[in-house]
Amino acid sequence: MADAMWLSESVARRAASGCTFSVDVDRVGEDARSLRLRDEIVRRLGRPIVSEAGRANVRLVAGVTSFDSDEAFSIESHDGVTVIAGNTTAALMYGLYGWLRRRTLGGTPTDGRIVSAPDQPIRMIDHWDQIDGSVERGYAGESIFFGRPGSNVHAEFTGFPQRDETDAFRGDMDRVEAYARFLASVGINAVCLNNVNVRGLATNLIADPWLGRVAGIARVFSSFGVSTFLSVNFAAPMRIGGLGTSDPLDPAVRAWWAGVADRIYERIPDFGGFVVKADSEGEPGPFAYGRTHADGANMFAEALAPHGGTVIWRAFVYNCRQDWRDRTLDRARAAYDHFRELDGRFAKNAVLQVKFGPIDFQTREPLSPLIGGMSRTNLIVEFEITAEYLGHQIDVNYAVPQWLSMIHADTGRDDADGRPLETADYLRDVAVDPSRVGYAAVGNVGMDDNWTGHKLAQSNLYGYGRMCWDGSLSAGEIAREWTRLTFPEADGDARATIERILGTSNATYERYTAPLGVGFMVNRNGHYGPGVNDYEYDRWGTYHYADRDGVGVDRTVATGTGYTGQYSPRVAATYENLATCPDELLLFFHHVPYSHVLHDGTSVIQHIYDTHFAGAAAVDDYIAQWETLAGRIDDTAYENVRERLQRQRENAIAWRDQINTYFHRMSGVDDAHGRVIHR
Ligand code: GCW
Repeated sequence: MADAMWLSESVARRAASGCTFSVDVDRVGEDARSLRLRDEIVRRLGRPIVSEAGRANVRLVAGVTSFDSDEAFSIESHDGVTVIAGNTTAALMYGLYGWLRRRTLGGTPTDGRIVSAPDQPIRMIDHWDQIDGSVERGYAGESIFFGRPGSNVHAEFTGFPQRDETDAFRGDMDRVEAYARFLASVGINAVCLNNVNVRGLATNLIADPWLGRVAGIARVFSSFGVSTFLSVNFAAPMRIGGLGTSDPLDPAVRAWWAGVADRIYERIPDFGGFVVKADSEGEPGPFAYGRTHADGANMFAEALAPHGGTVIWRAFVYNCRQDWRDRTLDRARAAYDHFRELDGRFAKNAVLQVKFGPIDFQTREPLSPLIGGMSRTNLIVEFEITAEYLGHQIDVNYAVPQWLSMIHADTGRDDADGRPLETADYLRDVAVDPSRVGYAAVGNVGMDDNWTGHKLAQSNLYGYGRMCWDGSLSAGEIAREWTRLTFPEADGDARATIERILGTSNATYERYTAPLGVGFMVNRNGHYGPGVNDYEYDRWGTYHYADRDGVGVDRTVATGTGYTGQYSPRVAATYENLATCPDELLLFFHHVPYSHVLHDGTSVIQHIYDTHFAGAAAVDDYIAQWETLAGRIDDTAYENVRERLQRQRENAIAWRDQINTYFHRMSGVDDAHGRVIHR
C-alpha cells in the first residue's frame, strides 16, 4: 500500500472531526466535481453532509461570490459556523483543502474571513512518462499512468492481466485518484501525462483506441479540477496520419490536426491541450519546412481554439551539435535568439514555455533573458521538480529556495509606474491572454511506495504547488507547512530538525557540486555524480573552459559571447560588470583567474576548496541530525531517509574530491588550510 503524502486521511479526518457539512453547488453545473466534493467529505473525511445548511457548521457555497477568479475561495467563520465560498465547485475543493490545511497547521481564526486566490492561472505538472512504463529523468519507480506491455507490473496493480500487447496503461486508478487529490490539495490545475519526447507508440495517445484510456484518466483529474494535456509529436500527420508532410501551413495537415482535436474533445470535454517540443534535441518541427516556431504553434492553436484548448510550445530549442572548438557559440543564447523575434506572433491560445534559466535546470542559473525579453506573448516558466541535476532524489535537495529566487528575480522590465517587475507580475504584464500564463514543472512521482523515492522529495512537489498559488510564501514557511502535514506524530524539535535539513539542503548540494554557477560538471547522460569534463569536448554546448590560469565562460558583450546583451540594460550591466556580478553566478558570466577575489575576500580557488569541504561536511551533519529522529517519526520514513543520506554522503565525497583534485591539478594552488586534497 502506498504511503500517504501530506495531509493523510487520518490527519484530514482529525481536522474535520466534529464537523457537519452542507454543500450548495446548485448554481454550478459541474456534476462530476460536485460528486467528488461530496465524496471527499463523506468518504475521506468520514463526515456527514446534511441537506439543510442551517444544521451544518461547515457550509460550502458555490456561485455567490463576486471574485474575478473562478478558483478563488473565501473562508469565513463566525459563532462556530464556517462558510467556504467560491464561484465554482473547483474553488470549493481548493477551499475545503485550504481549510483542512489551516485547521491542521493551527491557522484558522475562530472569527474572521480570509480570501485566497491563485497567483498564476496555469499551475501545471508535466510528466515525462513513457508508454513502456519508464519515466525520463524519473527517480521514483515506474510511471503511475503507463505500464510496460507484457510485464507483470500491470497485472499486479490492476488485479487483471493485460488484455493485449498494445495496452500501455497501468490502469491503477486508485493511484491516479490519490495523485489527483494531492495535486488539487495544493492548487495544481493542469497535468500533462506523457513525455515531451514523443517517441514510437506514444504518438498514438491522441487517437483511438488509447484515447479512451486517456479519457478515463482525464475524468479522474477533471473531478478534482485538474485538466489533462498530452504531448504530441509534430510529425504525427506523417507517422500516424498517412499524410506525406507535416508542414504547418499545409491545409491537409491543418485539417488533420483539427480532426484530432475534435475527436479528443468529444471524449474529454475539458481537455487542456497540447504540449510540443519541436526542433529540439532531435524532435521534429517546423524548420524542416522552412517555417517558424510561431507557424508551428499557431497551427495547433487553430485546431484547439474552437474547443477552448491551449497549445504550450516549448522554448527549449538550441543547437545540440555544437563544435566545442568554436568559442563564439553559446548555448545560453539560444532560446532568446530563436524566440525574441517571434514576440507578438503567437496566437491568443498559444503559450511559450520557457525554462527558468537559459541552459537547463542547473543548480545555479540566472533568470532566462526571454523572461523580460518578450512583450506580447503568453509565457509559462518551466521548473524541474524531478531532481535530474539536483541529486536524483538520492541526495536531499529542497529546491523551493531556488525556484522562489527565480519568480522574485528582476526581469529588467518596469511596470507603468516605473517599478521593477518580478517574474510573476511580468507574466501578467506581457500576456496576450492573462488567463494563459503561469508555471509548469516536471513532476517527480512514480510507483515507489512513498511516491518520490526520497521521502523528503515530496516537499518539492508540495512546495511547487504552494508557490504557484501563493508566491509570497517563503521557502521556510512552505517547509514548515509540509513537515507538519507530513509528520503529524513528530514533536516540535523533531520537526525543527527536518526543517533545518530541508532549509539548507539546496545550498549544501550546490556547495559540493559545480562551483559559482559554472554548471554541468556532471556525469555524462545520467547527470548524477561528478564528471568534470564529461561535456567539455562535446556537442551539447555546456562548457567550463578551465585551464591552468582560470575557469568560467565569458558571456560578456565586451569580450565574450555577448549573452549579457540579451538582458535589459539594468540587468545586463549588473552581470557584465565583474564588480557587480553576484559571486554565485561569477563563472556563468566571466572567465576569471583562480586568484580572482570574491566579494567576501576569498579567492576563487580557495572558495572552491572551502565550499567542497563544507558541503560534504554538511552531509555528515545531516546524518547525525537525522539519527536523533529514530523512534520520533514514522519508521519507514526514518529508514528511507537514513539510507538515502548514506548514499548522499558517498556522492558528496566523490564530488568534493574530484572537484578539489581537478582544480588543484589545474591551478597548482594549495589549500590555505592544508586539508587533504588528493594529488
Ligand atoms: O535536461 C534535458 C533532459 C532531457 C529532457 C530535456 C527537455 C525530456 O536531460 O531528458 O528531455 O531536458 O527538457 O526537453
